[in-house]
Amino acid sequence: SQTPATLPDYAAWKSLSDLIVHSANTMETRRDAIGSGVLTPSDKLFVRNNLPSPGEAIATDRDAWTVNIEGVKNPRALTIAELKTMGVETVAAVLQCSGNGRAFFPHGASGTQWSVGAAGCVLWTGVPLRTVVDALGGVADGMNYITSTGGEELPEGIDPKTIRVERSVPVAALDRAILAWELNDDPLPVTHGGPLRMVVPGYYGVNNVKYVRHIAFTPNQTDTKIQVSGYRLRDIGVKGASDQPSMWEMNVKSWVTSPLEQTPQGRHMIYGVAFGGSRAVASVEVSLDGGGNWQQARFLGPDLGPFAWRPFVLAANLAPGDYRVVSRATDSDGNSQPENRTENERGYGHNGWKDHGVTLKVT
Ligand code: MSS
Repeated sequence: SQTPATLPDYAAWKSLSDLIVHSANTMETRRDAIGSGVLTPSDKLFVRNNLPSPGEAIATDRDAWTVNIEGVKNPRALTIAELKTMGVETVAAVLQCSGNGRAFFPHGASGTQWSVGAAGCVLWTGVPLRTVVDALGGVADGMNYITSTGGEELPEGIDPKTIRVERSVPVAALDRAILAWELNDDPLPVTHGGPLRMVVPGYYGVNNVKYVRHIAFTPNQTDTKIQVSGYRLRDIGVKGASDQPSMWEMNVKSWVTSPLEQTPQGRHMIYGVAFGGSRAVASVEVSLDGGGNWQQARFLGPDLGPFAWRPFVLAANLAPGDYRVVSRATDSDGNSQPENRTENERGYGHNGWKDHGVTLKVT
């Protein structure tokens, strides 16, 4: 696949040299651009759109943007201006596409061939969904899911159910969901879902619905294609269906970010990032010989909470030779990354440590 030399208009503000542009709707952060900081700068953050981006015009009057809240005791529409008076929190969270790591599946899983860069760790600021729901009398009886609808205008003549970005997550996510209007302390760019986004920390990217227009507490999951058959984990060759696991909570994962490919002999700092997914990351080990021997790495920088990633570092004296550098993280429940990927049709949820390593030539 050819890398377009330019960014699409709606993402022209991003840093082209830090991104691999797969298409006008998909861009990932280069492995060597992730760096050792605790947060991903917005201009380096990956982009993935299932539908074309609506463009900045939808955000000319941010405070007037309305979201309908249904499936609560007192349903109503609220503007961002009103939401801003109800409460405010900031959460650091990893945003990661379900298909991050798809490029490592040897069967050629269809979809964007993401390597490691369809992920970043960012700050979201907004009102906890719980606060909003409490102000509207609480969740109505018998509701099991939170269903969020994206604000894209849909083309005429196509059944909306087949293209609309509308996702349901279990109602238990109410304890962590926030309605965000800021990204990394700036007004949330439309590129990343502004003026308002449903953020579900610890859940895969697709559940973080951009330009959110409707939020409904519902008894059942939505019947949109993106929910019913899309983003479902199944064996190779099997079609997506509602009885298969949905891409909801993320799993524990890590990868090295530096040095890559080639480096002179001597003392080096080996860097990477690690996160627990839906729970905190507890530790990370690094191996220089493809998993034969492991050493404990050290976390770098402040701990921004259970949904954030943590940069890690291991000091190593490297003699000339070939190395296979891999990392393996463990979450606070004791789950460690498996050695191998779980083969699946669409290449989702890859957290196997082996494929995510790098081959390093020390000269
Ligand atoms: N939302 C909306 N509205 N639309 C679209 O398209 N996509 C998804 C999410 N959300 C969408 C939404 C996906 S799928 C993802 S990843 C994410 O988003 C991304 O983000 P950014 O900001 O980065 O672009 Mo996969 O799981």
